[in-house]
Parts: sequence; C-alpha cells; structure tokens
Amino acid sequence: MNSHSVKTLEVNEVISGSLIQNVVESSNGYPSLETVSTSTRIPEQRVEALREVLEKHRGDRQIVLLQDFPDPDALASAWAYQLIAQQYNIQGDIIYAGAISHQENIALVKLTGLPVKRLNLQNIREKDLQGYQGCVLIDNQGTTCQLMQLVRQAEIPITVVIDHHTLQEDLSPEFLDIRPSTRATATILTQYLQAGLLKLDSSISEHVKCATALTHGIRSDTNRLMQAQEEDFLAAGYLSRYYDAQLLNAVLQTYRSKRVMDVIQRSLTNRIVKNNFSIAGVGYLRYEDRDAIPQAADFLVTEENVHTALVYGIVHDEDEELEVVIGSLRTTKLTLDPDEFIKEAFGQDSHGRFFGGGRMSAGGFEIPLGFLCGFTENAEFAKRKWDIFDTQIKQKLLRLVNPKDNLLSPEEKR
Ligand SMILES: [Mn+2]
Repeated sequence: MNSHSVKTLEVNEVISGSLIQNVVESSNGYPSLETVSTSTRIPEQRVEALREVLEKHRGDRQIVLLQDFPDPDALASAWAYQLIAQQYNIQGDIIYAGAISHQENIALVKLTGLPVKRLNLQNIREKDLQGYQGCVLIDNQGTTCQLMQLVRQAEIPITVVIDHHTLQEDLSPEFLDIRPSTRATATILTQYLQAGLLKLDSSISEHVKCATALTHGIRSDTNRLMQAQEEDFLAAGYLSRYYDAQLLNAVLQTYRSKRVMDVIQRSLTNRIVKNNFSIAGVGYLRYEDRDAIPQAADFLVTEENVHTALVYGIVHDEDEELEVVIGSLRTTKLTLDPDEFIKEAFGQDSHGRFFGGGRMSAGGFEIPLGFLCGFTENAEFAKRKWDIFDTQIKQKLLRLVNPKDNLLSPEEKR
C-alpha cells in the first residue's frame, strides 16, 4: 500500500510561474506524465540553507519546542524535523509544557508512537536545559510556549524556526522559514522531505508513521483539505506514497467526550449572532477540557450566515492554581485576518505582549486572570467573576463586529 515509488522527480525545465511537465518513471515501469507548478516547489537556496545549518550543528542536542497545546500540525512537523535532523546526528527532543488534550491528538501520539515529551514547568530547572546546544521552534514562534522563558534564561540559541503563523517577534534564528500564506507547517516540512533532506522509505515503519502524522497535520490545518491550496494537495499527494491509510483512519475514529459535548452544547445555548459573527462564552472549564473551546468554535462556524465564530471560557488549572480566559476564533471569511482581529480586539498586556494572534482562518487568545484567580469554590463569587469577564470580552469583540466601526470592510458598514 505504501509502495507507489516514483524513481525520479527531476524538474527538467523551469519556466517561472507556469507549469512544468516532466516525465517520471512510475513503479509499473511505464512513464507517466506529471505536472508540477513551480510556485509550489521550495527554492533550492532555502533547502541548501537549512542543510548548511544542520551540517554546522552535526552532533548537537536540540530542544524542539512545541506550543503548550500541540495540535496535529505541530506534532507531525516536529517529528519530521526530528527525523531530518537525525541524518546529521542531531538529537532533537520534542518538548511541550502544557497538555495534549484533544482526543484526536492523544490518539495520534499513542497510535503512531510519536516521540513527544511533556516537561512539567514546576519541576524543571534551568540546568535541565543545559544539555541543549540549540532550540528549534516548529509551528510556533515561542509566543505560545511557557518554556520559552526558560530557554531564554538558559541562553540557548534559537537555531531553526519553521512556522506558518504571522511573524511574531524578531528571534533572529540561524535558519528561518515563515510562510503565513501556507496552510500547514506539515506542508512546509513535507516539501523539505521532497527536496531530499530525508528520503522516505516505506519499509521503515517510523517513516510510514511520520508520513501518516504529516497527512493528518495537513488535513487538520486545512479543514479536511477543504481550504487546502495546491501546495497542500501536492504535499499530501507525495505523502500518499508512504502513509498508512488504516492508521490515519484509526486516528480519526476518535469520539468526543461527554464533557466536550457539554461545552459545545453550552456554546450553542449561549451564542449571540451579530453581523455574521457568532460569539459564545462557555463559563468555567477544567484544564484538560481546554480543547473543547476550539472544537466548539469549529462547530459554531458551520451555522448558515455565520462566517466567524468566537468561543471562550475560563480554564482552571488545579495543579497550578491558575485561571486563564482562553478563546478560539474560526473564520471562513477570506478577508478577515484572525491575527489582526485578535490583536485589535484585545490589545496588549502591561509588558506589551499581545493576548493572542492567529494564522489564516484560525486564531486564539489567552488572558490570565492574575489577581482575580481562585476562590471559585464560592459559587456567588465565581458567577460574578465570570459575568465580568464575559461582559468585557463581548464589549471588546462587539466594538469590532459592530458595523459603526471602521474596521470592517466598506460593504459591511452599510
Ligand atoms: Mn499549524
């Protein structure tokens, strides 16, 4: 099933911006005609630049840092990077500090044996990071990783950043590949594989599993390929030679827990729809149910006449006595930039950091409750606290959603 090996995929002729046709020898021995768009291929200089950086760090140990709540795109892409880096005798440890909470993500990690480790922020010391010669950020730029502060304190240099979120801050890594218009980081990593940084082999189970994870990553960041662009299809097409369809099916065959269903139900009951925006506060949630928020937003955005859904709630982490408002945005409106929208709506904290951001079609925000944390066991106080946050978030959002405002396109101002 994984053996559609195509022996050569050499581009014979490059005609900028147009289609190139090249003859490839397929596994059945007959030549087949394949067309590749030049715009979807990774520039040779960039591949060479990554190769050079990896070569320079041969033998290093690197921390491959994921966002606190890693999604399939992040997990799969980090794994692909790890396998690429292995070729250079680099040991990349894939690390996150938060939780893998979405059932599908748990299934992905368990079923593929994806080598990811959680570091508990409570126990970790600066010296635990001393063994690393470099930090690699995949599908994030450090702004969504609690561990980033420790990495900075330990003065670990940022070696590689590969991401598709808008440029957050200047990290000046040795190698940077940020492509906000690319739908999935897994697409970018697949292009590096295709460019020859690692030759996938369908007889190596780890490769098959990683190709399966990458396929899942592309699928999940493109709304099951419905928002995929040509480059995503091409990447998925390439992976289809190696991936295990049954394994992917098993990963996708996971069900929503009752608690996630409850949150989705609350979002449905509480939603207000204004100017095609659906806004819902879902109250308090347990830390491990945090992923119910984006799932609820995914659901609300499917309602007719809704192009953008925003769902938020107060997430309570009992271990760390922390409370934080967590919110998710999903949009099908092409002209709405989630990153801009969230930054505009919530602004910055006292350190000048934005409360959130986004990429194409999705965004998120986190607002720590700070001084107002705790005492939630007092039902009356908990209710008042929620009311205040709920009201304030709605006020901030409606300021943007309201047609009187200048921030919407002219046709919506009428
Ligand atoms: Mn992503």
